[in-house]
Amino acid sequence: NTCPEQWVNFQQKCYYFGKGPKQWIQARFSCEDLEGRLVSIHSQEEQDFLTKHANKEDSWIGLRDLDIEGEFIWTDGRPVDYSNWQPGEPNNADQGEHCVMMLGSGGWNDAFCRSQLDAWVCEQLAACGSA
Ligand code: 2F8
Ligand code: CA
Repeated sequence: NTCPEQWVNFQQKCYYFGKGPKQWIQARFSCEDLEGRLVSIHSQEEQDFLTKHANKEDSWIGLRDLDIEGEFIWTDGRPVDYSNWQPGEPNNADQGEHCVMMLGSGGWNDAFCRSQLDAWVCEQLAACGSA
């Protein structure tokens, strides 16, 4: 599997660890500009890889419950078949938290979509073949 420069390969996907303050939607657009999408997480192995590489930064991931409160959906449409909520989360604090961040600890927290986070994680499928 091969990844573009500045992307990191793990299993079948490539990951980009974006830096610089962004709201959730801006992070989503940034991933799309890079021909990727906000990350979706499907196993403990993938979570452990991300926790390590996020380097203790709170990072936006591709999960939100915008349409129906409490019904979390990955923006890439894949099933919610794994979760890693921080204990006590999601708590929809002030009835206004609909976008999910991975905390520095790796645990997930629902947060205000308009919060500016300094980090965000994109993914794309790794190219098959040699190199
Ligand atoms: O204690 C968990 C709680 O911490 C903050 O609220 C005080 C977070 N709020 C923001 O990041 C805006 C909550 O999302 C979190 O649940
Ligand atoms: Ca919360």
